Amino acid sequence: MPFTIDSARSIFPNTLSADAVPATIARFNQLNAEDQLALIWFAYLEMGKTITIAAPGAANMVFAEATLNEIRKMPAQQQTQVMCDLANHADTPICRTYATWSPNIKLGFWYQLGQWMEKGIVAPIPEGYKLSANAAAVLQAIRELESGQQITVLRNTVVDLGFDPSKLGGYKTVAEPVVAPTEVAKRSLVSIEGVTNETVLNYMNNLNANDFDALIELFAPDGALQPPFQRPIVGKDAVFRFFREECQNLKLLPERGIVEPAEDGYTQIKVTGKVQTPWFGGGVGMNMAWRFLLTPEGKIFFVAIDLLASPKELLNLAR
Ligand code: ECH
Ligand code: GLY
Ligand code: GLY
Ligand code: GLY
Repeated sequence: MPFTIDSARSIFPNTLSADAVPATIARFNQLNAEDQLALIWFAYLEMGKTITIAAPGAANMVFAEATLNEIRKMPAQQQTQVMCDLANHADTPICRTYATWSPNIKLGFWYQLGQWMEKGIVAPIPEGYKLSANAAAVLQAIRELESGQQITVLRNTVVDLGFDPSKLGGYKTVAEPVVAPTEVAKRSLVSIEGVTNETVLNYMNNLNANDFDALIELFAPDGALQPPFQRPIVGKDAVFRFFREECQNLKLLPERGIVEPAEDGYTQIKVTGKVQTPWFGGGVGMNMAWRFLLTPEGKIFFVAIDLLASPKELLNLAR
């Protein structure tokens, strides 16, 4: 065995990922619940001036509907309490339900609460709420990030709210249904300067087409995928579940790459380019890298997806 998942993680070690994102989230997590909620509220209002969030799909909202209606009917003070409970990771029925939801359902839930807060249907952040000095500093740090990093901070803080899923015991994730793959004739195909490798091109094209059945066949049985700022997801079954639950309607716009032989007949390939999420469409292009390690048979043994530190990193294909 030339490579392990662990050793594969350090291919192309010169890749600079956006460390400011986990650093900002760590500072955010130190704040008290009231400050956390108010900070997200202010960040969300400010970002809304320049970028527009797409309304969640109806299919997405069905799963959060019962909880949303329950909150809607509560007196204001109790609504505020529920939101604080979520920020405190408290052990309550709503926090437990929240923990079972896929990221998109969590985001859709908050999208709806935000709309209701603006309309006064759900208790707003008190007018004139004054952030603590630490919270104000974290908000300033978020302002200084590029938009792809801002939305990643927002997404990852929202995903981490609620009861800790690892304490739930066995549970099934609640995720939106999987859409049908794009018809073959209607697919747009990527081209990548410097890369003609079929596995990599098929990876991009199948993910863009939501064709997860074809996509997963590109992986080795013990293959792994490492999403930005996460541990690798290992094994075909787990990676397949991740694709179906968290990766619909993404737009991958790879630009350039480099292909190099690695030990024992493996091949390492780095690609850089942009990624768009359905939540912001073309309004936010995230600067990304994919670091692939392919087996001698051309299967994906490992792929890491990194959010890059700056646009300059798009040109960094050095080993
Ligand atoms: C309000 C105040 C009270 C508290 C809260 C509020 C609401 C907040 C709301 C926030 C909404 C945030 C949203 C963020 C969405 C971010 C999406 C991102 C997506 C990134 C995806 C990437 C995909 C990369 C991948 C690639 C692969 O090749 C493999 C798969 C995968 C204001 C009420 C909380 C409403 C909507 C950052 C990078 C390329 C790894 C997935
Ligand atoms: N509006 C984006 C989504 O539902 O995924
Ligand atoms: N932001 C990484 C993901 O979508 O999982
Ligand atoms: N994780 C997929 C998305 O947020 O669009």
